[in-house]
Amino acid sequence: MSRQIIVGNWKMNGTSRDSLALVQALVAGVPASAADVVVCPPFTQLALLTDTLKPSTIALGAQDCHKDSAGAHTGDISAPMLTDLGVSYVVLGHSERRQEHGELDETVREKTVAAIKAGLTPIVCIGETEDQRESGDHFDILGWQIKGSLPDGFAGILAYEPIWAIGTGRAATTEEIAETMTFLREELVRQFGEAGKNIKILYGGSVNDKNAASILSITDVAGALVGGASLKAEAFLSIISAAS
Ligand code: G2H
Repeated sequence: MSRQIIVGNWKMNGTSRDSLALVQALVAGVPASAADVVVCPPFTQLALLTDTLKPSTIALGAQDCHKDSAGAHTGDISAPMLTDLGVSYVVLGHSERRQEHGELDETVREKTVAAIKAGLTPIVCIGETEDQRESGDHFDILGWQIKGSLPDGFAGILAYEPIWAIGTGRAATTEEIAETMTFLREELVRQFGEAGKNIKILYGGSVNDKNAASILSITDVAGALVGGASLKAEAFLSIISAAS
């Protein structure tokens, strides 16, 4: 089995000084035998952190990219701009982008194509709302999100993040995650055939140093996408040590 992946999504947090201190603590604290580790700081701090990360095995990720490689798109960042900085992963379709920036499955799919073309590994997020889970529509929603957000021949990572678990301190239960993982794997195989068996699936939503070990031991969970708890070195290092 390949190593699990622990991804820190810093969202819109941290000054240069905070970010450097956090990364220095992670570089010093991540054991050589640890899981694969990725940190996704805000765009403004990517260049600042590359030198500090260089001697380590920690990879750099971004939180979004544009679907085009260049052009008149004020305020946007393209996938080749990210590879140019030494970035190797990009989070796409996070529910906060879907909600706050009106990103549709189609937008996410176009960005995913651009990321792969530029040599980035996309981490594509999907997840249902609380209402959708309560009404029992969640598997339909997740199936549609996979169909709409992942391009043909998808070569990347899928992240299952139930929206009701994001930043709420209320992670999905191990039973809910296990059941959803089984559904997602079946759906990936249905949509991508044999290749769907190899797509890694992360869980995200209120992962912390207390629940990481049980979440990461669920069958088919290939790692975690961590928000709030990735901003504190001690908590993030403890999540990393819970991975295999
Ligand atoms: C879910 C997660 C990181 P948090 O968005 O992507 O954030 O761990 O704070 O719920």
